[in-house]
Amino acid sequence: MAATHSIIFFVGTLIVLASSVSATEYIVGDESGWTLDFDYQAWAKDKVFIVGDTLVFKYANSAHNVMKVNGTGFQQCIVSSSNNGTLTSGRDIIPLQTPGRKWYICGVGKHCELRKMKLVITVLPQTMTPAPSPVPTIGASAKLILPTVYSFAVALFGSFMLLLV
Ligand SMILES: *[C@@H]1O[C@H](CO)[C@@H](O)[C@H](O)[C@H]1NC(C)=O
Ligand SMILES: *[C@@H]1O[C@H](CO)[C@@H](O)[C@H](O)[C@H]1NC(C)=O
Ligand SMILES: [Cu+2]
Repeated sequence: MAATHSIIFFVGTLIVLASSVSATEYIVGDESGWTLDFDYQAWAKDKVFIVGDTLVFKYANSAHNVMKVNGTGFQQCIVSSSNNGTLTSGRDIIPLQTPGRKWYICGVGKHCELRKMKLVITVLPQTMTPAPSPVPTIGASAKLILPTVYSFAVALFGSFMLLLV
């Protein structure tokens, strides 16, 4: 019984820790991935991207790639000749580190112009997300530290319980 309790507690601790980080990983195109003739604008429309989230582009890397471009490059499907901003792993993980508009296109053939392989998103700053549990009249820094301290305490307690198994 004690073991069961510890395991439940440990899992609970992991969940608390994970939610305190609260970054979302978006698989671009969901099950379809990064592919031809998928409406990525419709896919992105109902999603909120926040600094700290990640985009994952999944595709057959023999068929596609991912290029980070600017607004002009996006509209005109300009494939930059330098290889610098090009991702080719087939499972590219892009951390969204700064707020603002981000543009991605496929640089293979005419996939951008003719086959809709282009994605534009707007990344919001982290401060715009509502606090999970508002703490009244505590300084801003305390608000940031409090959830961390809390998860830490829970994590410690969880580990302690595990030792008792
Ligand atoms: C957009 O990127 C292209 C190269 O990919 C560059 O030539 C152009 O100056 C850039 N435009 C802006 C507005 O930064
Ligand atoms: C590509 O990246 C390297 C280092 O990251 C940089 O030195 C180089 O100037 C870049 N080339 C272009 C064309 O942007
Ligand atoms: Cu492509």
